[in-house]
Amino acid sequence: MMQQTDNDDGPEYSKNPLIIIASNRGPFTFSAKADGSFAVKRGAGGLVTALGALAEHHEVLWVASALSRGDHEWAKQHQDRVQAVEGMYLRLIRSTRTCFQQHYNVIANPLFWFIQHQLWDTSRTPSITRKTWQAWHEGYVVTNKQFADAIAESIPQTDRPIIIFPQDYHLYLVPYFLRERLGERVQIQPFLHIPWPGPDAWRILPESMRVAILVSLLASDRVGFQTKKDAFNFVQTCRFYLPDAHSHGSRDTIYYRGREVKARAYPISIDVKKVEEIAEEPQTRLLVSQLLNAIGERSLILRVDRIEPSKNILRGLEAYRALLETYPEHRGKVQMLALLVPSRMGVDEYQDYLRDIMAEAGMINAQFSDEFWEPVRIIVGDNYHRAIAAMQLYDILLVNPIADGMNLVAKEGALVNHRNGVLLLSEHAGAFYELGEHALTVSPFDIHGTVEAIHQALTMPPNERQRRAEALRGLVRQSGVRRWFYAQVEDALRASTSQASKDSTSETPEASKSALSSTASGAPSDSTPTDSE
Ligand code: ADQ
Repeated sequence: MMQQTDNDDGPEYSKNPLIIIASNRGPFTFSAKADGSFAVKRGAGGLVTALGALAEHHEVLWVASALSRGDHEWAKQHQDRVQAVEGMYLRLIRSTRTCFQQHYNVIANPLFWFIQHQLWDTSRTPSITRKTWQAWHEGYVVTNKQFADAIAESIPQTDRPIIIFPQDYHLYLVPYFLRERLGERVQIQPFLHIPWPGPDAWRILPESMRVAILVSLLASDRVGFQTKKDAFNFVQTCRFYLPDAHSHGSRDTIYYRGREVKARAYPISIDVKKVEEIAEEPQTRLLVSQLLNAIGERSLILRVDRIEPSKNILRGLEAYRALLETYPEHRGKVQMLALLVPSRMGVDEYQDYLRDIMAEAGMINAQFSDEFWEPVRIIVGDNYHRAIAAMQLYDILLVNPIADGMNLVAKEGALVNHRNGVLLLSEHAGAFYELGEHALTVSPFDIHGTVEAIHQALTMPPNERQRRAEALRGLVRQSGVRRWFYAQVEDALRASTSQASKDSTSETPEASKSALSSTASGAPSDSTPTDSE
């Protein structure tokens, strides 16, 4: 086993692999310039950082959806072919506006996201209608097939190992279509960024959709999850719904129609070096001093989230209100600051959620504020520097999601905080398994418990705060997003060495043909879908 730190260049492989990433959102955004060329903006996400580092030494192809108008124009200008961009190769997939909407705004978000975060109010929602089924066939299946076709067409003739990493719930059917086209000569290893709940949560999906997803994921060699719990839930879900799937007592392996599929945990992390650099930038320092002025001597209770029901922002506010009622001694001495990024505003539930948050915050301010103190401040907007600035200053970081694959805010906060701040962490965030021991942990549904935990944090002796904060910082520093990705590449390479000698006649899994068959051509068009998320 090779040892790396997160800033290494990555492991050296005996045979240089071709690494292919497939994700809805790509690493770059393009905008057309007046002279016909394109401005390229690199995305800030962790995966882009990890891949960027890997691409310095290895061949990396990224296949993603064209999201913006500029992306569409760029893909069209290059006749939808693979292009070299900033040290890696890129292929953008153009789909029609309707197809994209059906894929993204009807099936992936909200249906799958809501199932996997267990957000449905099942006496009322969801209703899976003819429109949903249409979106499944004409949006979700078509898009997934487009991805698999684009990947298959982009693969050169080579005897090098080829590893394909489809990312997340937008691309559940890609492994099936890839295996159908490419057989056993590639390693397929999806990574799921969001939680995988146990079998009960999946009963909401009609059988043929559910089976199509499971059968497709079982066409992979390995499926990566954030935590061992998610991996175990996946094994259980396959056993429960697929009569031919067996685990023979294993918690991390499924045997299905001649294939052995591993379910493995690869907990994602942050780019430690980059986050530390951003924390030191002049722009961030300026924001720190502005925030300090606003907070004064008060204790800062901070949250930093997308506006997203699974993040449980409303119950966080409810707990804050209950704290001010139950422990009046904190009135005027604490400040709640919520930095919220608008997200998926095309989905009704998200618009309603933002409205409810603003109403609740308004009620708290109306009830408790005085001429010197506004108990809650909500800042809506996407400003990463401000988020990192605020994280340096919290006394309490409130991370109380109903369900969360990992939650990177918990890790960023623990890394950059200067005040020995206390992390209040939901037991349903993936981060709980790594950081829970040194955080105050809460059930996201337990308002009373959250109030008591906030009070405990506000009255915690300084040496205990310091001990906890140092332990958290140490844990985050040990991990990192590059290491997260290299671990997946190493596992795939190890397996591909033994796969070379495997029987190449291994059967393609029999999926539920009816649920996977598409009823639309999925041919690219020039229409541009709206930018989402
Ligand atoms: P998300 O649900 O988006 O990611 P999270 O892991 O918290 O959740 O990452 C959000 C990122 O956006 C963080 O880097 C955070 O700092 C930033 N951010 C959030 N609010 C912000 C604000 N108001 N202003 C600026 N920046 C803000 C999904 C899964 C997670 C999983 C990640 C990675 O839902 O569980 O951890 O993918 O796998």
